Amino acid sequence: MKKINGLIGLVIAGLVMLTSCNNSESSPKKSGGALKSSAAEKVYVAPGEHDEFYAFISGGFSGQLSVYGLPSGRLLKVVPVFSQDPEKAWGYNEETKPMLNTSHGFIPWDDAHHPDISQTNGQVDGRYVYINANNTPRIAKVDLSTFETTEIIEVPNSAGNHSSSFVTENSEYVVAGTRFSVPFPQRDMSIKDYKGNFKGALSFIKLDEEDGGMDLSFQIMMPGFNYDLSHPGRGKSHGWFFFTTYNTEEANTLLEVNASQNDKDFIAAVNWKKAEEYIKAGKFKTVPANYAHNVYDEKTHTATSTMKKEVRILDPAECPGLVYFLPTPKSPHGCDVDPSGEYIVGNGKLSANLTVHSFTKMLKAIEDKKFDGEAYGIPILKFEDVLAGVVEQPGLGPLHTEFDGKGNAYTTFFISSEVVKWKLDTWEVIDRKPTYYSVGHLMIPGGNSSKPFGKYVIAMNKITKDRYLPTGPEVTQSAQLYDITGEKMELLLDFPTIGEPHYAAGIPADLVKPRSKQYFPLEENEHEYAVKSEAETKVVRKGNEVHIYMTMIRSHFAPDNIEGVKVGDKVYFHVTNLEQDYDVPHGISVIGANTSELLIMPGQTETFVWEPKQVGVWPFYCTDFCSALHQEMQGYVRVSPKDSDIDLSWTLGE
Ligand code: K7E
Ligand code: CUA
Repeated sequence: MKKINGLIGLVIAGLVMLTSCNNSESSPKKSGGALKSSAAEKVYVAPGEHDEFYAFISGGFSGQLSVYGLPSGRLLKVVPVFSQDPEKAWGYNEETKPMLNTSHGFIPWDDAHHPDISQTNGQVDGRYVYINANNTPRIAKVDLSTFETTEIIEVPNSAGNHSSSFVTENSEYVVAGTRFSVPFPQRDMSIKDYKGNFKGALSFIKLDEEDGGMDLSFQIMMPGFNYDLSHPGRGKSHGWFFFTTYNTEEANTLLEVNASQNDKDFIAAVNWKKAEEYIKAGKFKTVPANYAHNVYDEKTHTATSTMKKEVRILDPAECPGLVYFLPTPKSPHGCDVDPSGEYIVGNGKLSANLTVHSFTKMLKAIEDKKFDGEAYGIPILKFEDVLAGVVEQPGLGPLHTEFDGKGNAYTTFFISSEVVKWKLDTWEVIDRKPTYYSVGHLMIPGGNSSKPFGKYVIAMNKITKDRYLPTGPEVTQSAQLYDITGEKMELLLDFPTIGEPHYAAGIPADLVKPRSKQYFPLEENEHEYAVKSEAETKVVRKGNEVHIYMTMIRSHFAPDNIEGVKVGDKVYFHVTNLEQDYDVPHGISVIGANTSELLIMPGQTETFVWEPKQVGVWPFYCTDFCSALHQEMQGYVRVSPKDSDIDLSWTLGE
C-alpha cells in the first residue's frame, strides 16, 4: 500500500511539474481533497471565537501589511505602511504625510516584501513587525499594540532593498541589504563601468530596547553583487548574518543570461559582533548621506520627518574577519537559518539540489584559514569545507525554507509548484504537496526564530488561475494553509490575499492580544490642535487659513454650524474623537475635499485640509456607522465670496 501511495505521489508530482502553473487543465479539484470534512473542521473557527495565530502577510506591490487569523484565513486588518490608504487617511491626513517623506520627496507607494517580528531571546515577542520597501529603500516598524506604522527609516546607498528586513535574536538590529548595487557614492557615470565600481550596501539598523525605534548604525560596503535575501544567525551563530548573492558576475545587462554564468555564487557570512568592534575601534569612514527618518508620536498623534546627513561605512577589505564568502550553487534566492543556528540553507534557483552549509564547519574552515581565493579582499571558503549536506533533487526552482522546530525543513519550489518537507541532518525528502500555483515564500509561525510553532505552514502563491471565481484579467493571489503536525502535510484551506503576498510572519495570538490597545487616553493627547471638551472648541482665522478645533462624540460634531469661511481659504479641520470606549471610531469628510476621509480612533486627533472653491452651504458628515443616530451626525459650513465681510462664527445646538 505504501509503495502504491509513493508511486501515485510521484506521478502526481510529475504531472504538476510537467503542466506547471501555465496550464489550467491541471485541475486542482482532482488532486485536492481539501473538501474533506476533517480539513474543514480544522480551519473552522466558530462565530465569536478567536483564531489561534496572527499571520502578518506582506502585500508586495500593495505596499501594505495585511493581518489574518489562522487557521481560519479570515482577514482582520490591512495596515497601511508604504502606500496611501484612504480608508484610514494614511498618507492623506496632515499627521501621517511626513511618514512617506524620503530624500526623493513624498513617495506614496512601495513594494513591501518581508515582515519580521521582533524577538526576545530568540523567540518572537509580539511587540513590533518590521517590513521593507524595495523600490525606494525603507524599513518600517509596525507597533502591535496599535497595529499602526509608527516609524519609517530610509536606507541610503541602496536600491531595491530586498534582503530585508530581518531581526536578530534579541532585536539588536533590523538588517537590510541592497538587491541592486549602485555607484558609491552615487554619481553620473557610464553604466558599462559597473564592474568594480558599483557597490552593495548591507545596512545594520540599531533597534531601541525600549520602543523598538530605528537608527542606522553602520553600513558594510560590499562588492557590486546582488544581495537577494538574508537571515540572522541564532543560538550558536548569533552574532552572524547571512546574505545570498547572485550576479557575482557583476553583469549590467541581460542578467538572465549574464548573471547565470558562474557555477556558484556566494552566501556572505557577516560577523556583526566583529563589525561592532571595528566601529568601536574607529575603523569606519563617515560619509555624507541624505535619508529620511520619520517617526509617528503616539502622544501628539503626529509624525515628524528628519533628514539625516551622514552614515558610517565599513570596508570589508580593511576589516579582516568581518565577511566570508560561502560558495553556493546557481544564483541562490532564499537564505534560511534553522532554529539551532547550525544550518544555513541556500536555495539555488537554478540548482537541482538544495545546499546546506554548516556553521560549525564554517568556523573551523575560518580557523584553519582554508580559503579558496578571495573576491575584493573578502576570503572565499572552500565549498566542501563548509557543506553540511545536500538535499538531492527535491524539486524544481527552490526559493524559500522554513522550519517546524522538530527537525524538519519545508522548502518551496516555484517551478514545480510544491512544498517539500525534508529532514535536517539526513537530508531525506519526507513529503511533498502541490501548491496552486507557483509558490514563493512559505511561513510557519515563529519559523524564523529558535522556537517555531510547527502546527501550520502557509504557502504564498504567485498565480492562482482557476482556483477562484474569475475577476477579469487579474485574479486573486492566495495563501494555502497546510496542517504539518503529522508525518505528511495536509492541505486545509485556500484564502485570497491582498496584493502579492511575498513573505509573512506568524505568532500565537496570545503573545499579541494582551498588549492590544483599546483606545487612546484623552488626557495623554498632546496634539497641537487637540481639544478635550466641547467647551474648548473654536474656529480661528490666520490670514486665509481657517483652523477648526472640532470634536466628535456619539452622535454630533462640535461645532456643527460654521459661517464666515470664504472661497480661497485653506480650511483645516482638526478633529478630536472624545470617545473613551473600545471600537468607537468616527469619520469625517466634507464635500469637495481633495483628500480622503479621516477615521479617528477614540482619544485621537487628526487633520485634513479643505479648500472650498464654490460659494454655498456645504455639508460634512460622519463616515463610520457609529450609533443608531449615525445618520444624524452631520454639520454645515457656509462658504461666502472671497470679498465677503461675514465674520467667523460657530455654533452647536442653536
Ligand atoms: Cu518574493 Cu522574498 Cu521578495 Cu522570494 S521574494 S518569492
Ligand atoms: Cu460618528 Cu457615525
